[in-house]
Amino acid sequence: MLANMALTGAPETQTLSPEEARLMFSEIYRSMPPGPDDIASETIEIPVDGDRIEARVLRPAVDAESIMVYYHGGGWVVGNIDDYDCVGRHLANKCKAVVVMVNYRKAPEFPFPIPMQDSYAALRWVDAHRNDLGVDGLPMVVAGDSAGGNLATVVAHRSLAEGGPEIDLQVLVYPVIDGQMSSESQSNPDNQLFLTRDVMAYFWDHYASDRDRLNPLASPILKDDLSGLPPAIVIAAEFDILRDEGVAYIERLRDAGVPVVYKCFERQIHQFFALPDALPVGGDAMSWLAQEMGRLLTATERRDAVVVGAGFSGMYQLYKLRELGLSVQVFEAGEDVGGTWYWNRYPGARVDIESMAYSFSFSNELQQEWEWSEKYSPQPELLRYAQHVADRFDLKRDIAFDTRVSSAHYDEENSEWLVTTECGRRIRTRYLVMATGVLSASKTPDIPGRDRYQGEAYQTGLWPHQDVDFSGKKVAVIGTGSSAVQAIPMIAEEAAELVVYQRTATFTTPARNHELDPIKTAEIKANYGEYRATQRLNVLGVVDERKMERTFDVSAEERASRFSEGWESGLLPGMMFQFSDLQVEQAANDEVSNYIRDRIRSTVQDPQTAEDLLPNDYPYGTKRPCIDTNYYETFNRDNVSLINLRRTPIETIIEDGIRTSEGTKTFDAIVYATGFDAMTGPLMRVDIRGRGGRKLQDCWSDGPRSYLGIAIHGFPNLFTITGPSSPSVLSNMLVSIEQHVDWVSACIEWMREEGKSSIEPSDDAEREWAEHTAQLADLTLYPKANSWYMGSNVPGKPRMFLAYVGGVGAYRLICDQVAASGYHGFETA
Ligand code: N01
Repeated sequence: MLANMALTGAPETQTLSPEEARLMFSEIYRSMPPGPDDIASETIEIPVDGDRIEARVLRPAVDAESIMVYYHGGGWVVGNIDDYDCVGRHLANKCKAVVVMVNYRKAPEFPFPIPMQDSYAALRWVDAHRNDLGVDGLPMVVAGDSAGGNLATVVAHRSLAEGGPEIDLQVLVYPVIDGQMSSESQSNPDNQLFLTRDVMAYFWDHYASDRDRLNPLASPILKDDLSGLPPAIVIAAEFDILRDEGVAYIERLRDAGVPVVYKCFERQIHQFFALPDALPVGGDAMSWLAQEMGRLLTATERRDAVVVGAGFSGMYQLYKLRELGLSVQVFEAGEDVGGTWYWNRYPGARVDIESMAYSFSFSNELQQEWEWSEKYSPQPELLRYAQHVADRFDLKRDIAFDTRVSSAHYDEENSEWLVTTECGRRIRTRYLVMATGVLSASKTPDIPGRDRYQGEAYQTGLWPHQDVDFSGKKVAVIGTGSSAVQAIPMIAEEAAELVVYQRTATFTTPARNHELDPIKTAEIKANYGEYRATQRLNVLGVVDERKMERTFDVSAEERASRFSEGWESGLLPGMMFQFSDLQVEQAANDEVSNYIRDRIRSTVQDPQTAEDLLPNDYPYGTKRPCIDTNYYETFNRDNVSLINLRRTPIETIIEDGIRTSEGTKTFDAIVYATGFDAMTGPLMRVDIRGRGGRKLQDCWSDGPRSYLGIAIHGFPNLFTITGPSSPSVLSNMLVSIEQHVDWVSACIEWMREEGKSSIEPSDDAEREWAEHTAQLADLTLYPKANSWYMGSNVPGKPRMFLAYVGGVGAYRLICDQVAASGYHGFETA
């Protein structure tokens, strides 16, 4: 085709006047076949801004499945609805859409913002005349190619900013996105085919002044916030100067949580899509578009409740809501159930609350039939347990796996949430339960040079599903929190050499894990009812009790004997439960901290390593304590060494290793055990918008606020399982999960019985709860540590204590009282 054009001696567009350019463009289209003839065509007039523009309505022969408002290409200068009539016919035919082709006014006579304003006015008019056009209830698509793609994009921006019309999908075909024309594909000589850089500059010069080009409504790439835009299908051509600005825009859309389906058609030139009769791949692209539209526009689904996450909380929430007779859809980013135990597959991963206690209690049959093999189950067994629960209660049929929720927007008029997934599913629901977990947003390690590293790299919280073999390798572990404490002894056994990079030393005590004695487990099972009742009212959700004496109420000998008992107990709260004041009195805490430090000194043979392993800048328990198997002993191995980053900080990661202030070490593998954006991260990475379109990210920019850690003012019918300001991470998670799910389910049941359509906490109730939780935290030593409990492990995260320290039992009573009082502190409608 290009050769033909060259033979006809067509002049270069940039040398022509706009009138001449328009004639030449029309000439190209006049030489094309007219497109499918079974399309009903009607030209209408649309009033805009005291004037009128034309539009062509093209109806397919079959029942239409969508309405597509289409903006033709032509650099805002050339092209019209007659030129594009055949394009509209093909689209109507292939996409089964009523196509409304808009004849927006052209530059330079009508420069920016007029074509954009015409385009938006036409969209509004079409939406307001759905009935007359016979397209009531059909999903709305805005579409366009090249400069028309630019108009479709900015029309979507305006619809979002101005509250409508609601657009279900944007189709952007090699859109013009950036008036700065600075992307790589703009200057590559391979791309100067149908559309050259000079022609594009000619179009921009006619459309927008240098200043106007910096307006995001001319250059949409310059818009700060793209969140909340409708899903997009983007089509590109390989040899097109506009290719890279389209790709850059896609990245921005995806970063903002907008679902994007993208295809770059290989060996194609600009305009190929709008010349389907000359370039058959244009027809293929339309067929592909039709298929993707069909997938993305399947009518918005509807469920009574949507649950995000299929870990233990999401699974149990599904079970409970089904029991109430609700239709439920669960979305899960992983390919299976299990949450934490699906993602954290690093060597040595296991629970550190006894399995007999860290398990569901809601079904007696389940708790009687399941056999735990060890005191602290390893990750594979926990995952098998989650899978067993899913199968036993037939949960998977309502769980969409491999599906990440990108946004949830509250529709005040209907008291409903519109939930959108990254792959374009849209569901309307009355109740939205975020069962996203508290330690599920793995923190991207903030270490310079990380991307340069060429060897194997792993993150504990995103461990591969295939076996990782460290045998014979030189391995680095960065971080010494709970994950590292479990992984280090295992990796040390396999690797040729292991170097541990420690920024903050950890307190850990022996787990004394062992196989479970069937006689003992049978005894527990015989009294499981009582065992569970104790857990529910216990401060941590376990069956062991904290002793009531204070540290200095007893003699030094008695103290030593109690701490030794705690050390030998093999329980996570074994040390903390020895006295009632260890968490609140510095002097008392010094005693237990010193006891553990002495144990470290006596276990680790090399004095300098022992000294480096001593935690000495925070009280015991104020960072999450660990329990371990051979952690300190591992540093006595010949193949293990410790680097204290407080003395020799990491300068950078390099291609084959890690450089500290003392020198470089090379590694075959680096393991990042660097933790999570805890508690708030999993919620904040979804674009959640409540009443008035308020974003959760904005509401929580100074730290999370919620009532009881379950519900948030301004976000009706949204529930957070083990959310910030509830006991959550300070407890046996299974107990806290069951308590929250039971409470939320009872609340929903009550709403349905009472005929309520919405519930949300009052601002006052939320403020009072925030004050109460902060006051309790301030009574403890927790604020003295830079911990993830305080949000201090994530740069820029506001510093505040993220959980409720009042204890599981007391907290349960408060929640029950709130419910019994007819949901005191909540507003309902
Ligand atoms: O993460 P962490 P985790 N350069 O945040 C270090 C639960 N869990 O995955 O303290 C160098 O505790 C960081 O150093 P610092 C449990 O609740 C439970 O281990 O920030 N180092 C720290 O040493 C736990 O608390 C189980 O100075 C960097 C480590 O990385 C929570 O999950 C098992 C660094 C992160 O430790 C999180 O544990 C595992 C940097 N740039 C986890 N950035 C069980 O049930 C971070 N670090 C047994």
